[in-house]
Amino acid sequence: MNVRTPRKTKVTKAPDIDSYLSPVRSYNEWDPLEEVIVGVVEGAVVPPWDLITQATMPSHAASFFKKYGGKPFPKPMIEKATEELDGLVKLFKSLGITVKRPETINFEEECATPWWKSRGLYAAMPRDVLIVIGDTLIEAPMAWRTRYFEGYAYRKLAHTYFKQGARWLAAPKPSMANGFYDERYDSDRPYKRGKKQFPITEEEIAFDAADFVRFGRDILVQKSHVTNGLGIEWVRRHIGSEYRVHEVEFDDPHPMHIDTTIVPLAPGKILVNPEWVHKLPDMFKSWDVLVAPPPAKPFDSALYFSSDWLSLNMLSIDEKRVIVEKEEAPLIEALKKWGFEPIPIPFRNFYPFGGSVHCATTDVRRRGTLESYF
Ligand code: ABU
Repeated sequence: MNVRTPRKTKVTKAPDIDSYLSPVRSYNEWDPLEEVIVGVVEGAVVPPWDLITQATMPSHAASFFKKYGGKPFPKPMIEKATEELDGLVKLFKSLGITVKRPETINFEEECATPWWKSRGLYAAMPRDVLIVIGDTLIEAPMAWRTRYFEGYAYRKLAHTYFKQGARWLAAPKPSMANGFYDERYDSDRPYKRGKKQFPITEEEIAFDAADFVRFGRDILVQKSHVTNGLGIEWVRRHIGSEYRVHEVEFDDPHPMHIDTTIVPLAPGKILVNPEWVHKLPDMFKSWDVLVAPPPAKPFDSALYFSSDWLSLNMLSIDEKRVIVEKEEAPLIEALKKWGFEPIPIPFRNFYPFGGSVHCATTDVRRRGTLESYF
């Protein structure tokens, strides 16, 4: 009998992730900012009056969405908002912060899944789509049909970060078929027997990244019009035991993104929205709670994409400096009084797209380490 000597198998060792210095690294909202993604509004399309728009917008908004839904945003709106985004990019660069931009994809193109057809929305709000937890970039599954393919605007960047050593997770997308939405949801009756109601069901995983807020090892998240319990559980299981994910609920009757509700500014300092935050979780009992003044003045929110509290949607450069919209004078004064250094910039023409500086950015890298602040 011939006994053949087994050939030696060549084993290619997988690269050791720890041997890289990942370009993606951020643990909280206040460590010194080194790299950021800034959204773009070119190509933005008004959403149609579909199941989720009906569920999340007030009923008197119907005529607006029926008229403009599926059409590009008016050119002057795009131009003014683009000018403000360009100003933000210039500011970051002057502070030595690296800026990356998403690709614009054709959001006017109707796309189809086996269950529905829809046009896209925009790549204006990286905060909604991407969150960095440690050295991992997480792409949210989203919950609006118009946003189903939005993650692709960031895929080129994500591939680059991945090749440079970042971890990258894309959450499973819900089908967004009719059964995913709760047709009984009535936006005029957001509570039933004292319990907050949501237009998405618990049938499939869903979340937007902007419903999470990072405090080192502790991450707070709310259920919202776009984030459900399964979505929260998916993040909890995937980021691992180094982190503690706390589900919180505040008094915003129509929650969609937590970044105008609580705003951590530094270790031990949190800014809160007085309309929706009447009690903070006990974990904050030794923290300074800074109660935000009301927004300076109402803006033209004809799109109903956001609340009136975009004043709080600001971005920290570090524990002292924070970028704020320049007309938010009461907030700017309050921040100075509390010992911060606000950097005012014009950003009001970006508001109608549904966010301010926090929404328009995702912090990719902040200089710091994983800490426990509680
Ligand atoms: N996307 C941030 C807006 C949250 C709010 O409507 O207040």
